Amino acid sequence: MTTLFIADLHLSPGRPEVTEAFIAFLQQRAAGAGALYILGDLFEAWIGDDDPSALASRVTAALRELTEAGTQLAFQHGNRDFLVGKRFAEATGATLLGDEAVVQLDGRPVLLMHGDSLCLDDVAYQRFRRKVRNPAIKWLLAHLPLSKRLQIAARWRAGSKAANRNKPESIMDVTPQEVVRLMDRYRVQTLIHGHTHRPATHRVKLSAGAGERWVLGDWGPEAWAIVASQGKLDLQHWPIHS
Ligand SMILES: [Mn+2]
Repeated sequence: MTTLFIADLHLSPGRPEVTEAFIAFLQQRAAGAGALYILGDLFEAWIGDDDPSALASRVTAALRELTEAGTQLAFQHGNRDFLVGKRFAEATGATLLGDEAVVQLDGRPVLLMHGDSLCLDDVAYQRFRRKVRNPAIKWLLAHLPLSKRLQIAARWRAGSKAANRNKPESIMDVTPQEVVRLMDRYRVQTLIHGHTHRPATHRVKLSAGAGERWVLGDWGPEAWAIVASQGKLDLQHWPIHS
């Protein structure tokens, strides 16, 4: 059985071709797969499961179709869609994963992460992350009126764009020591993550030997997925037609 991993689609009404490519992915490549793991930032913004947008309901329905046909679906939060909650999970048939999830893949443990928590050199972002991921703040956010949450989400996106423009390239990538620390801690030889938009496979030197870090790519102008089958991983990409 095939297992698929994707991340960083950043679906938004402004890029309908990416949404179309995702729906086509679900109906063609993912159809018949054993499991699909979405490792965060499926959405460019998610202000709560009560979002009445056409995009939210279209994507929810397409995911529901996949799970009803028998494919397991698991969702991990990204920094953009960390407010995805139980209602979305129930509506799509997805399981919500923790920020550091170990799953068995053809008999070996694999650590799954979105990847933002690995970028420790970005001190300003980590401070922001601690603030908004605090359960009390998340609870407060979830109980604000929709219009207020839309405003806050727009302000965060603008702020993050402005801040990232002035950051050196290196601090936007993962901190290598943090990768080793977590892979050692969970005793895994494989880590799959997204977030950095730097699709690649890296060798990692671990206490117990050699490991591999697989990085997913963000969608548009190309789509990216890791396809796991019979113990082998394959990082694939294909064009998105606008
Ligand atoms: Mn991200």
